[in-house]
Amino acid sequence: MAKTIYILNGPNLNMLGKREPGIYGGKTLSDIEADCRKRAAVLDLLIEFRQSNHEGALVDWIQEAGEKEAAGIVINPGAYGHTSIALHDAIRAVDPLPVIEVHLSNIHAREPFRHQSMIAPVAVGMICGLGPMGYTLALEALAARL
Ligand code: CA2
Repeated sequence: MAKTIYILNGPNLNMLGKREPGIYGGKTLSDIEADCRKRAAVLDLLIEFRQSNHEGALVDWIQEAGEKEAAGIVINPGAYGHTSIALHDAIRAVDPLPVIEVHLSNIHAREPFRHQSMIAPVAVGMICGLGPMGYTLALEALAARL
């Protein structure tokens, strides 16, 4: 039976494609979802693709992925990735569910406050700077672990 991967997106990612295309590219979050659905079909995966501007909603969805025995989580936590102990703790709490952190931009080539990740220490890996392709690469990586 096909396994489910949760793809979670944090604050402001609903604005993609509408502003700041120089940093984040021209694709909307719906375009990225369509790319993920296409790749998931090839990999025989089901996906739950969600976005919220609210930290607690992201925590709830991480817990839901654990309860529903999802096969993994791809998360672009947005700015919460740099600050959120709550997301860090939520990911720890669903261990050994594999989590891959994705950022569209290269957070290490940007402002110093973006260099730290609260997610990376509890993730199996992190992809940043590769734009929307980071999401589909993360799906490939999770599929390879199944
Ligand atoms: O590079 C990424 O994917 C980020 O997670 C994007 C976040 C940023 O806070 C992280 O440091 C890196 C920002 C989300 C997108 O914000 C937008 C704001 C205005 C217009 C379009 C997108």
